[in-house]
Amino acid sequence: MQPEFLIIHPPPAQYVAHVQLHRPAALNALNLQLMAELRHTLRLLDADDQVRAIVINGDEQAFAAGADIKQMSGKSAIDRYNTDQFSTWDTIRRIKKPLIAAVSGFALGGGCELAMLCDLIVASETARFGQPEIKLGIMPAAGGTQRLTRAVGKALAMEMVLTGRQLSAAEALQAGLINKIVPVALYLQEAIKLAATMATMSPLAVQMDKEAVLKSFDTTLDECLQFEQKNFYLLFATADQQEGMQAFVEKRKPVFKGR
Ligand code: DAK
Repeated sequence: MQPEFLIIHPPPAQYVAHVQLHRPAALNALNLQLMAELRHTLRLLDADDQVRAIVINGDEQAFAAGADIKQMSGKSAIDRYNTDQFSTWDTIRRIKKPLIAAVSGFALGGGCELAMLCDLIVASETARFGQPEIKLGIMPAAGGTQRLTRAVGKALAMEMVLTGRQLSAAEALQAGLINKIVPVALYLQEAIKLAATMATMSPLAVQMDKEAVLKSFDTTLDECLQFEQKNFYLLFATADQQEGMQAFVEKRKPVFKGR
């Protein structure tokens, strides 16, 4: 079934997928249907051998202005409990391929959390990042208090979460929340360029690298180092490792097959 609130663009580069959040009249607010469509689409792309990196954007006005407040308004705790609220976020967290958020305009609440769930964030000069849930009498619920704090540190995270203050793109870059800022006309192109670079690498090495970096947020340094070593050994069981090293010796470009 065709998604209603997403556009799945033709591959913009070899092995790169591009998914656009598309609910412009509501600044791409994440209603339950959009989130279900995103979950389903990312699962399919993660299983597709022709995809090695995924770019997610919104439009120039907004990446996403948060979860859909109109849909949440008037709901009770039991309504919320009975809704499938967390599986989208859990699914995205488990996507093995690199996710690159291309952010222009608002990335607020769940929109900021979605961007932070991605592995890299490329922002346009107009991007604004914030967790304004406090102004609604609620709090971030898709990892905002945790991922934001890990990215920008306690002082700034507290200020943002407790006052709802938004960061400009320049502040977000300085705080370490995002990778780079580019003019609005180039933000998507730049994200695709990064994705395309990753897509030239061994997909197995890329996925295991991603897994190991994310692991550093979950557990102790000792366990993470063991995990890194295990993945390193595992990569020596791949044809891509032999190809990568052989290509270096033969002074040619490697051709990685994900095997
Ligand atoms: N929800 C629903 N509609 C939204 C929306 C949102 N988050 N944000 C904007 N819109 C709609 C507006 O209602 C308006 O629709 P119409 O009135 O035209 O029908 C349209 O988008 C344009 O918005 P504005 O007219 O307000 O545009 P402005 O440029 O004046 O202002 C703004 C832009 C982004 C500053 C403003 O729209 C705004 O403050 N939006 C709300 C931002 C916000 O508070 N976001 C946080 C929402 S709470 C969970 C996971 C995650 C979450 C919850 C649970 N679980 C796993 C359990 C996340 C929670 C949130 O994100």
